[in-house]
Amino acid sequence: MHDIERQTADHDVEGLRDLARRLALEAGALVRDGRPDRVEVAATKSSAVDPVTDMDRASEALLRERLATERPHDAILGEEGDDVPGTSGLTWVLDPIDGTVNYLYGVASYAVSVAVVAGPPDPERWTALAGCVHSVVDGRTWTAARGGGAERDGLPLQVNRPASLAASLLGTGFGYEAARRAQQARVLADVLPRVRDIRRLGSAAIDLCLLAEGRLDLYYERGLNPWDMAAGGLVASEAGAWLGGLRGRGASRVMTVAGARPVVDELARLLEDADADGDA
Ligand code: LIP
Repeated sequence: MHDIERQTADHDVEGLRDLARRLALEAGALVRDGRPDRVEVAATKSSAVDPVTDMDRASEALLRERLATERPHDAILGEEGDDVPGTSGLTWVLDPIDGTVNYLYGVASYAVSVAVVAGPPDPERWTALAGCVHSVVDGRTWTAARGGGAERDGLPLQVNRPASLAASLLGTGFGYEAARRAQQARVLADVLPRVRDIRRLGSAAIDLCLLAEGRLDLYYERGLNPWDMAAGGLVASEAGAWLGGLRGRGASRVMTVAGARPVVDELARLLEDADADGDA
């Protein structure tokens, strides 16, 4: 049996999906009900405009507390805390608020993202087993289990198959550092004339789920952290999207590209020609 098949067969992926959903919904209720009228920045990370709020930390603390009880032998990789080693071979990948800038400003596109993976906690080497993305403001909840399909609030999901790149609506996002943003703007100048339009919604997790349900045709972004893409990437894959990077690589911080073949391949070639994974 292939290693990925064995890893999937070794685990109750539907039970893991249910747990991911339950955790994301509980943390989402905390984020929703506890949002103050004016959110303050508690700290910054990669740049002065890469914020952390008290609620990012509170949401992740809740998720970690629940997992310590329910899955004590699993590892944890979270955006806001130290990595927790495990002995089970599984790692929970947590984004307590994906779309923190939107949360800070009160723009209604931010989510709690909870995924569990087998193998190394590296998007290019892990096997995603189950995940949930819960949109905090409107309650939309997307889940996926490896081999079990993707759904939103019980409805099965299938990606769009756009007729061409020129007819495609793309989701994307930009980094927090000025030099990276300048490079991403140069790439966007090559991409924008070749597609229907782009949407920059501010949460990779939600972007990938919108791709899964056909509200975006394609998605690409450079600089995603593992927790940004872990659950949304599985939702998109289980809905029929190809998920990967450029030049034969898997999805990673270097580049994440997703969508239905063959049009996603045309996007990947366009991004390669634009050196979207370089530092130019
Ligand atoms: C965000 C991503 C988004 C990206 C933002 C940011 P965060 O994650 O979901 O796609 O464009 O720059 O990285 O920081 O809100 O968890």
